[in-house]
Amino acid sequence: MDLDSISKHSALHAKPSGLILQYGTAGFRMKAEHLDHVMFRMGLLAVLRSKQTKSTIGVMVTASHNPEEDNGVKLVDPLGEMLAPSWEEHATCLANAEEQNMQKVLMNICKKAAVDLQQAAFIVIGRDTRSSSEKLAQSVIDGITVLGGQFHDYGLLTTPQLHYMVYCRNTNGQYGKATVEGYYQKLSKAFVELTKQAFSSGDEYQSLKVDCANGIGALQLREMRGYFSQGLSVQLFNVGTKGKLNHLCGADFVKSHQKPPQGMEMKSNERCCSFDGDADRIVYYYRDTDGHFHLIDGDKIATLISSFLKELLLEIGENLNLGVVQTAYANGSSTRYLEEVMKVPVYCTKTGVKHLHHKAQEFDIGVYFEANGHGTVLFSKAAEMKIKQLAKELEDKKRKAAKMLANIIDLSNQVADRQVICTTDAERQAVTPPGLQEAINDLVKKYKLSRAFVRPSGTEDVVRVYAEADSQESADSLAHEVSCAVYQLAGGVGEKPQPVSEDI
Ligand code: 16G
Ligand code: MG
Repeated sequence: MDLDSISKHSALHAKPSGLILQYGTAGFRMKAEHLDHVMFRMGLLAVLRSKQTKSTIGVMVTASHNPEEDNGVKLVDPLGEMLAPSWEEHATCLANAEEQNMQKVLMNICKKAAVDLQQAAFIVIGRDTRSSSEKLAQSVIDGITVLGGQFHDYGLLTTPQLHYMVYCRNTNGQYGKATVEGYYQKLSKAFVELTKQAFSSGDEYQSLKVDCANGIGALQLREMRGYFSQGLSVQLFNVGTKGKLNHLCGADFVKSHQKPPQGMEMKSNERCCSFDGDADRIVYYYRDTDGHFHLIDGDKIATLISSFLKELLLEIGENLNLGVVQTAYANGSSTRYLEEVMKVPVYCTKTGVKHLHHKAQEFDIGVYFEANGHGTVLFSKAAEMKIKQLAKELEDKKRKAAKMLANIIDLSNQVADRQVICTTDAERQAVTPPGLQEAINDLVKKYKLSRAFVRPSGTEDVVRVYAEADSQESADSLAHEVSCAVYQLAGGVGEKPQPVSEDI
């Protein structure tokens, strides 16, 4: 490691002194203008992680659903999963090191993580469409090259595509080809086959309107739709030519405002959906014939997918264990429905894909979704082998069901990604400040079928308030009362919080 050269280059990406950041729920995120040093340093860190794991590592430059002015970076581990927690700590130390301590911190990481500096390193990079992303990706590359790492810059990619590239490269192409075309081919083939199996001839031709949040999803889906045109016709909206990224559109907007995005016309019973800025979230919606808006968020998606999977499992007669993982944001009725009606075990984890993903890996088939639309289905290796075997052995209807399950496996791209308030019990109970949880409990008692909790955001400098009750009015009022309790008990600093609530 040429420490002098590292210091020289690091000075070109100098850290604003005093700036302290934390590797949060999904990497580092903040105003783009403060991130140059973080990008350079994450280039360095990706090289060390690659040397240590002797594998390709991914770096994604994106701030997902945040406003256009923000940016962020996250590292992707060898099997396409989120960075290991011990390396999140290294990332935080490196991002916060003052210039003069950089060498020491780097050496420390090498020592603690037993990095073999002689080992080769390979990094793949992707970025979203933010105007700051290209330059920030270049800073990542500067960090990689100064440590002698090799890299491939994919340019514009969605986050799920970057995860896919990393996984393909570390499994010698067995999972698929590590190209954008390989991604389109793999997913569309499984999709087209699945739709052929699911519908009998004469079924209505399927069409879908997609709100691309003015982000990367538009570019990729425009290319990809040619690959599955037999199964689905797709119309794109908010493609980035007029509107601003994530502004009045996208999955986060639709979910939190419970209304359609701007820029998309909706007729009754048309199928519509929205991505977020890096296209790793999706929510569906439609208007009924009376004009009412219906949202199919992550909770409902998880319920629909699990019922579909359960039916298929019943058909093939295999007793594979199926579990659903949610977060505290899951609407209570969806949890009750899954547990009581569908008899599927449900688990609750902390917010953030990495937590849900980890838990879902404990099942033969783990369905995980955050209410906001992040999620997928994971099949254990053993379940996958069993299903693919049955798809060859079984006959007639059973065989068809096994084949459908096999296509779902290929379709789910299942790669293995304030501080005053502290929480416990999957973030459903506040431990500090003292008295806050008791205050919330008292408020909740005032409403029927109600639930509320607060947690510090992992991506923005705000406290999030969640409330549900038996009517919209009660939920709004509970959310407001809880926000006031937070405001009083958490010090009353900053703006008074504006709650977003939901009825059930
Ligand atoms: C990040 C997480 C998402 C989580 C959200 C919560 C990933 C890939 N993304 O976007 O899962 O729901 O943060 O944001 O893990 P908050 O902490 O600001 O509420
Ligand atoms: Mg996202």
